[in-house]
Amino acid sequence: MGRFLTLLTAVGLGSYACAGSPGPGPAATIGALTVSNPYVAEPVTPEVAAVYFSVTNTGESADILIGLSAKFAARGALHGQVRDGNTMRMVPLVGIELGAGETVVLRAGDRHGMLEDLARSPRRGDTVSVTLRFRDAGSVTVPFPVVGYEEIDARAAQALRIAERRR
Ligand SMILES: [Cu+2]
Repeated sequence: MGRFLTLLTAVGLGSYACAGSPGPGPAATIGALTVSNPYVAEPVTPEVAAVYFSVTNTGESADILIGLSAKFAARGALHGQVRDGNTMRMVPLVGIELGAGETVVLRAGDRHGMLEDLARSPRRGDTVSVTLRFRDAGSVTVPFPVVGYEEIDARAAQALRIAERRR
């Protein structure tokens, strides 16, 4: 009730389809949450794909990102990274808190989404639909462009700059 859902497809899908390198702008909104800068890294192994995006919570109360899914993946998971000696290890998270007024950036080397057990491997230039699930706001399906693995650091840096500006 009172939940509204707007896909900003005019800007989003158009630029994804043409350039294959979408802008960092809003991709979808649901309630007080705006999802921006979505991208999936082209998998280096066929089993899993990493999913990155930012969420801005413009509301008065916190929400929690509780999961993600896609038709071409058997499972979705949220991951964090912990240091394990000299290496970083991924650990499953039950949720990612989105504080009121906060922008959370999911990115390589930090918290991120994973799609596991893929029926097909997304290729760079593709756009795939990924559904994000939030505790309070509900679910929203967002178009995610697939980018080359070598692009993900630049994209993370861009997302962090934008999040910083929103502060
Ligand atoms: Cu992971």
